[in-house]
Amino acid sequence: MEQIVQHFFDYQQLISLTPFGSGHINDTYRLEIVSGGQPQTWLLQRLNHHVFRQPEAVMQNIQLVAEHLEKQPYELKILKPQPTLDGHWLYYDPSGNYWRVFSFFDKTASYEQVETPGQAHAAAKAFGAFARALNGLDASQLQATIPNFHNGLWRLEQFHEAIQHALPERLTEARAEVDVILAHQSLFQQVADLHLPLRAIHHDTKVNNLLFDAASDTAHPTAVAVIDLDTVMPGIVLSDFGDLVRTATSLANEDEADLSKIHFRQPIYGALLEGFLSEMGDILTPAERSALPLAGPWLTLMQAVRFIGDYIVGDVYYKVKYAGHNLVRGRGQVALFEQMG
Ligand code: GN1
Ligand code: MG
Repeated sequence: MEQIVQHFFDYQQLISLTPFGSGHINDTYRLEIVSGGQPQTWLLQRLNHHVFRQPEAVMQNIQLVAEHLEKQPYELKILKPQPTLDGHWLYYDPSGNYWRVFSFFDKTASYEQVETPGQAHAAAKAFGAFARALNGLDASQLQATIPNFHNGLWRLEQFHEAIQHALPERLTEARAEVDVILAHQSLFQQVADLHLPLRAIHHDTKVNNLLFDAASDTAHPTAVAVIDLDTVMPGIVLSDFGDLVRTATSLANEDEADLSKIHFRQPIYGALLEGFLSEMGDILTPAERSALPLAGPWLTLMQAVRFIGDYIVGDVYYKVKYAGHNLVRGRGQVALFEQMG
């Protein structure tokens, strides 16, 4: 690891390097060094190149977004990569891994769950401000770094294929969830038929991809930054509003095994809608606006497809901590989807 850090910094001392955050895809570390006589904190990350097949394109998108945001009236901090000493956004190590460094936003906190309507409003307003600031960015300039990422019909096709090639005992275990998904599969066609406009979309607006000021009132926190820009690419607004609804309306963790703890909280939904529209209300087309109620169910069902699909083929995509982890995650999504009505 020292050898990796040396490609980014000329430093006198490495104070600490510790795993950080709860992402399912990349490996993230908090890095503390002494450089130029000053203690500094950074975020070091190994990009998952099995998921992001074109790491350079991911960095180009992030760069483009950062440059665009800088020219906008945008009050949040902008996530910026720190280049290697020889001027590259990525360091490709001898064992074939891609590494990058981002500035670390000190004195911030992130939440796995939303507890109050005030938090929900602040979170939705922050993602709404991000979407608003990107409104003028021509989405076709961004590369689709994961093709078909939120293409529901393609996800569904993959799911049908996963069922064909599933591990028999895992398919049996997940039968009830598979059946619920199949019973509601027309939702993907319904959303595709709307032909909503393509925008520069974040695509991973779960609440823990926001940083808040740690010193602000926790019931009405102040957002500091939108993070995890790896999946910024052309997409539809339902992706961003939907993932917010998926992750904020339920008080349970994404991998909560006790399904009785999963509730869709209507007041939180109301606060999300209000917060998002406070930034995006005058930008959305009438078709986008009237489609917003579909965002939560659509995105949650798609996440169920992804977790259950990964479970039945043997956990090839998401990082798991135990054998049934993706099944537990998928069951949670199905339970939440069913409550969304
Ligand atoms: C992944 O990287 P992370 O953990 O923030 C995933 C999202 C899923 C999410 C589910 C590139 O996000 O699409 O919604 O897990 N990212 C990718 O928690 O697949
Ligand atoms: Mg993340």
